[in-house]
Amino acid sequence: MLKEAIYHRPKNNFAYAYDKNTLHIVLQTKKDDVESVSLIFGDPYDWENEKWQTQTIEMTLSGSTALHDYWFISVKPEFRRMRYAFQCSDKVETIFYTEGGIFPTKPSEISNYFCFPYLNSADVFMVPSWVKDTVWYQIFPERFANGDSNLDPDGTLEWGSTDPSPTNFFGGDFQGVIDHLDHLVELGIGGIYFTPIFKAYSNHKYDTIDYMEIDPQFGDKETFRSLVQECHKRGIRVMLDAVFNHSGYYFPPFQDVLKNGEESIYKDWFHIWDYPVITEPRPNFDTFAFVGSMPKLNTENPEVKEYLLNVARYWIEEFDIDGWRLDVANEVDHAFWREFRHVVKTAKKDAYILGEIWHDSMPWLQGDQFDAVMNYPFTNGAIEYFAKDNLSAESFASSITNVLHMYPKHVNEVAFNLLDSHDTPRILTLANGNKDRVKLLYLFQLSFIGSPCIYYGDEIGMAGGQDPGCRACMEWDEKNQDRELFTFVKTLIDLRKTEPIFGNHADFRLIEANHEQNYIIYEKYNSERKLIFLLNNSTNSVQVDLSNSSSKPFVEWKLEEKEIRKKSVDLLTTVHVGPLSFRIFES
Ligand code: ARE
Repeated sequence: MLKEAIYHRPKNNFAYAYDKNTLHIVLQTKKDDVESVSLIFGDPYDWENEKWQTQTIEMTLSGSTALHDYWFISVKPEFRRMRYAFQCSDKVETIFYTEGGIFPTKPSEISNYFCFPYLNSADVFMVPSWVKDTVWYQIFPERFANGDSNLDPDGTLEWGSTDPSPTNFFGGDFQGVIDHLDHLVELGIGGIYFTPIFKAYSNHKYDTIDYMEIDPQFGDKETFRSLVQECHKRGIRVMLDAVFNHSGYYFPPFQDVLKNGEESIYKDWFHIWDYPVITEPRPNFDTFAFVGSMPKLNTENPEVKEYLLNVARYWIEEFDIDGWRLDVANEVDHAFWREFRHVVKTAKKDAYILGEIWHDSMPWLQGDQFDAVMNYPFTNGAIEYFAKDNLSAESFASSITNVLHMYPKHVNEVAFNLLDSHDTPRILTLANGNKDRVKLLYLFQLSFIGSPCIYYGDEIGMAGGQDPGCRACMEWDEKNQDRELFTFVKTLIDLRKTEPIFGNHADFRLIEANHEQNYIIYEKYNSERKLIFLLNNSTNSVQVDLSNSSSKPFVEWKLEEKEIRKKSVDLLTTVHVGPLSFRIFES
């Protein structure tokens, strides 16, 4: 047994409160090394007979990456506190892994054991439950629809008349969104994520001028109010983009610093290195990246804090928005986000707080800052495998297992699972125009644990490269839309909503990742039902052996135009799956 590879640490993704009575415990070991793991646990204050009483329960193997196995157990300690250790066995030996080290026999000294001190209700990380059942749709407002040409900025181009550039405008606005809500209702989405809508200089609006004003090219506050109301009437939640890491160059406090230098009353709103303030050849102040038009805000300054927290509160209280997506979230200090959470949750208890972080985000996901992050590790695995065919089935399985073990279960259930965004090429382009690959991506995304998001236009087959290519005008002429793809996505969203095991109310388990034939099999299951997914990512047909998958009869789910047809199948042994295709069975 490779003892150095055995790892556990309490109070993070390896030991956390799932609800006010339940603890989840995870142990990591070397892949294919340990044969069984049991949790030994008991109450630390059970002093009867001067003996600490312990129970032993076997843990289950919850997944494997290329390097590690993960073992999982859910326990409800009677008095909501626990001391615990792990008993690990292979063919040769049994060892006891504790906070105090590894022992050949079960240690009697309680101080050696791992400690989960107390499951306080106040510490239980409560995520907004509606997010579990929401499929998101991301809108880049400048490019979704132009519904009021009176608002067009100077130089606005005819809708879709040319490719998007970093600086051109096509006049997308809120009226355009209101006019096209039917499209979103038909697709079945439950939430819109809008990239920034506040007054700004650029077409993307990440360079804010005024956080308390709607950009005039999109409409005014009344149009925005009716947009939110119209969405809510249709059961669609609204999430806005909070760009609090930096302001724009034309943000009045920054303009004041440019004008008055060291004398400016706003000089401590930013991180200015020296005076006079310059932007070329490189800015002499902290910025987003090295972008001189995006000065970093000093979120430690109480005035800045008050200003931004007021912004967060205002759009919830006055306009009833349902969530905030936080731009460049990992470059803003944790203390600010803790206050932000308090303000937001006080204004709306079940608002969704979504951080934009592309990397491992555990420090922000402890219950005191964000509810979830944009799940780019999920994106990367799915794109590299299904779209680009750059990963082996095994490596993909490894990346997905990793994603599922990176965070607590309640975080995974509301993780923002995107396939692409305004910051990446579109999926059809990433898949080199291959629609079958796009369908596999959608099937995987929409049957996975989390809160999936569709980037506007992908559902009707729009293509586009890296920013600005991915920000083209939405195609509204049905003749140019891929309606077959639209129906496919709509059917999957429907399934997610109507079949709990297809959606977010089941567990996910990878069954096989076949290296030679390049297919994967996974299951979604709950205590009563099980769905088996076969996804063939190769350009050849494959034969898959399902004889060990179930002892119950199989029913095939056929996705047909606008419905699923369920068809009983005789006892299954070998199943044929066509190139870049899939089959789904219930058992
Ligand atoms: C513009 C041009 C770009 C050009 C850039 C530099 O469009 O082609 O490269 O300028 O001059 C907004 C606009 C962008 C604009 C940018 C700067 O939408 O169009 O780019 O402002 O003016 C990292 C951050 C992450 C950030 C991405 C872009 O961690 O927070 O970079 N994403 C947000 C938004 C963006 C927005 C901004 C931040 C700024 O979603 O839309 O850009 O407000 C790796 C790294 C990640 C990195 C990621 C992408 O995986 O690990 O950390 O994200 O790649 O680069």
